[in-house]
Amino acid sequence: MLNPERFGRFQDAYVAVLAQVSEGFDFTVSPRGNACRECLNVSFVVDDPRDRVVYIAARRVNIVFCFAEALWYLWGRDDLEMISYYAPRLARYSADGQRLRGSAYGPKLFAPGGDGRSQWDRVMGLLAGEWGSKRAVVSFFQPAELTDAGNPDVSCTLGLQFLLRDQRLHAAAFMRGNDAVIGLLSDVFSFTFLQEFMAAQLGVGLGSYAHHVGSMHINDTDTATATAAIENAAREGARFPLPVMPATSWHELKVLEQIEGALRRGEDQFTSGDLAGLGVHPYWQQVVLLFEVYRQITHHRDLPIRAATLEVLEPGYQWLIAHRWPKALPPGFTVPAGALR
Ligand code: 5HM
Repeated sequence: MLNPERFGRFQDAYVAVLAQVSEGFDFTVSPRGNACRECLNVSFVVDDPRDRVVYIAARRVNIVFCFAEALWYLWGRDDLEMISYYAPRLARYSADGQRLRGSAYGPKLFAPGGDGRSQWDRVMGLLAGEWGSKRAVVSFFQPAELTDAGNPDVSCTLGLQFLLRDQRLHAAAFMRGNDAVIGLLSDVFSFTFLQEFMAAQLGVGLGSYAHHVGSMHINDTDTATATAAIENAAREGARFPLPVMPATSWHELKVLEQIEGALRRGEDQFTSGDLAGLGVHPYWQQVVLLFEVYRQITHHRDLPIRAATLEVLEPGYQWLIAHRWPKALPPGFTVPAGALR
C-alpha cells in the first residue's frame, strides 16, 4: 500500500502523528540547537478538510491565532505587527523586527509576478480552464532562502498543490519540516482554510487534504504537552458542527481586514448588535467576534470576557475560548459540552 493513512477528521490524524513521533521516532537530532524526536517522511490524508480543529482540552488550541494566521496569508501580509499581536513568539523569526520572510506565505501567494498575475491567479486560471490539471502548484520555499546560513526564517512549506477532480477540490501540502505539536495545528488549519476558500471561489465542492512532511518532529520542550494531548484525546468526546465558508469577495475580505486592524489597535469594539451592519457574511461575523474576544482579553487583562460577546459565538468557538483562557471567563459561564465523537 503506497498511499498514506486516511482519517475522517484532522484531530485523529494529529493524535496519530503525536503518538508515532513520541514513541516510534526514527532519530533524536538537535538542528540549530533545537533538540527533538523526529520521524522522516510522514504523510496522512484527511477526508473532510473542514473538520480542521482539534478539540482536546489539554492542547488548548488558540482558535483566534489560527484564523489570524490564515487571514494574514489571505491578506497577503508579512508584517510582524499584526501576527505577533496574536503570537508574540513569532518575533524571533524576524531578521529586522518588522517583517517575516520565509514564513510569510501571503506575499508569495498574492504578489503579482512578471506576467502581472499572482501564483493564486495562475492556479485559479489553470483550474478554471482544465479540471484535470496537475500543474496547479504554488511554491513557498525559494532557493535564495538558503544563501544566508544565519537566516532565522526559512520557509517550512515547500508548496501546495490543488487538484480539481470530479467537481471537488483536493489539496496537498509539502513541507520540509513540521513541528508536530504546535506548527502542525496551525499549518493544517491554514492550508485547509486556503483550500476551502479556493473551492468556494471556483464554485466546486471540497475534496480531501493530504499533508506530506520530510521531517516531522516534537521538540523536547513539548514532549509533556504531546503526552497530555494523547491521553486527553483518548478520554474526551467534544465535537462541534462545522461552519461552512461562503464564497467571499476580495472586497469583503478587505472590510474584514479593516475591522481586524481597528480591534487590534484598540480603536473599535463590537457588541452583538453591531454585527449585522458590518457588511460581512455571518461566517466572518463569527471571526470578528473571535477578534473582539481577543481584544477584550489583551486590552483589558483585569476584566473577564463579556458574557454578551461569548454567548453569540458558535458553541465550538466558545468551547475553544473556554479551554484556552479559562481565567478570563465571566462568572457562571457554562462551557458547551459538544456532541460525542
Ligand atoms: O531550523 P528550522 O528552520 O527547520 O526551524 C523552523 C521550524 O519551525 C521547523 O522545523 C518547524 O518545526 C517549524 N515550523 C512549522 O512547523 C515553521 C513554520 C514556518 O514556515 C511552519 N511550520 N509553517
